Amino acid sequence: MNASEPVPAWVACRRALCLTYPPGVYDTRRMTTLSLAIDGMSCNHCVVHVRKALEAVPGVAVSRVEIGSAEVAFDPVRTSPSQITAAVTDAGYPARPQGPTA
Ligand SMILES: [Cu+2]
Repeated sequence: MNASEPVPAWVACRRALCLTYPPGVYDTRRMTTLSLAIDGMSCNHCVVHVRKALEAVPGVAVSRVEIGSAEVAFDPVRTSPSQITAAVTDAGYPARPQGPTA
């Protein structure tokens, strides 16, 4: 990781990165995408809960949360698909990874 490299704007402006981490902490080239299938979500209240659970995981930048699914970018040095999945499950919404990063 080289903290002096500029962070691309599309990453720097993601809420999870802007509010939780100082700029330049990530090597954005190693950010990896994870898609989750999530059970038990039924309204926007659930969407907010799942988003907060994801944003609380160090190294995660939330890309998209909707009823039944979510997509995040994560730093594989800081966290893992199983940790991210567990964070959502622990928040009350059983989750499982989907796609090639599972
Ligand atoms: Cu709800």
